[in-house]
Amino acid sequence: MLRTMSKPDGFHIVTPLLESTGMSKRMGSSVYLKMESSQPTGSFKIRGIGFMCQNVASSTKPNGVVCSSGGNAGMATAYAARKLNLPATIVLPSATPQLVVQKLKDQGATVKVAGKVWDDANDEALRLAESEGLTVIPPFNHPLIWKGHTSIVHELKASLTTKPGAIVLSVGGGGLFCGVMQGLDEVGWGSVPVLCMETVGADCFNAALKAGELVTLPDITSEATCLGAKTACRQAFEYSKRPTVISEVVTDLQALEAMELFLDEERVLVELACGAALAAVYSGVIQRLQETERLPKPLGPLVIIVCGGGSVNWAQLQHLQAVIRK
Ligand code: PLV
Repeated sequence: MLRTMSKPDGFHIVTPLLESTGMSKRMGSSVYLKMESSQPTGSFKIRGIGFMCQNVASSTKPNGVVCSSGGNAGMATAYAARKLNLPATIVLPSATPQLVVQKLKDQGATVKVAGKVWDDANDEALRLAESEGLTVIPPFNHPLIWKGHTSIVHELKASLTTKPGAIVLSVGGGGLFCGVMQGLDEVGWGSVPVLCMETVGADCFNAALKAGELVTLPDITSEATCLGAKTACRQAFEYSKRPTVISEVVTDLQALEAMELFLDEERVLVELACGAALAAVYSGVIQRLQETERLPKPLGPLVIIVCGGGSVNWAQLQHLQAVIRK
């Protein structure tokens, strides 16, 4: 058996918090990277999904679990289900890179492809749950998922000697964001600004903030398919009303350039979805927020949640470079 830094009661590991020399230099203040890319299956998702799978394991119907996913929630579900000896069915939209299908099969999951975007796959997952008696593991919209994600903030609290100046993260459906907000409240860091990053064409959270109500996007036009929920979850919208929450959008090209810079400087390959968060520094989003006094200057330690993502390899990076720079 492999001994990891995992919590005795969970499937996730305690991830490294690394100071980034390149980003700190750009910012003129300390930038720390919470390396969720080191998690088993490659993203933070195992925290919330693992926690939920454990919770439902005792009561789960013998037919197993079903998860609709842009990729990473599915990989976390397949991993946790294998550890818990539960059959897992993962429903992906057709926009998901093919490499994910193989990774899921390697975890022993049954894979179905349904529809073009995550919302379509989710409809199919709910249908399968009904017809085949499966327990639904939602990728972002559930209190157990948020609770599982709070562990990121508890780890930050244990590592940092001062409260962060701000936290940067990517938003898809808003599960990571909800977990971080809940965690910040739990550790007494409720006053910390949280910068939520999305890409143009997968920006349902930003659209909701602008409209003052939840918005359903007509389509997902970003290549960051893992951010591609058409509607953010209601809890994310509720948290967005707090004055500490900032929402910003970058282009796919900015997210891609961030991915490439991160690979060069930090030697880690992440998904475009994660590139959106990295672009907050690399594309000068934070610096602009400081100029407009939306964020203080100088800023206390900036924490970027490197959400990671397992749906990327060298060929997928080349594919993204070709379609985004066409
Ligand atoms: N991806 C979800 C939802 O997709 C999934 O099924 O895997 N960064 C990465 C690498 C992600 O995979 C995701 C979510 C996010 C960020 C955003 O997290 P969320 O959905 O909790 O805001 C449609």
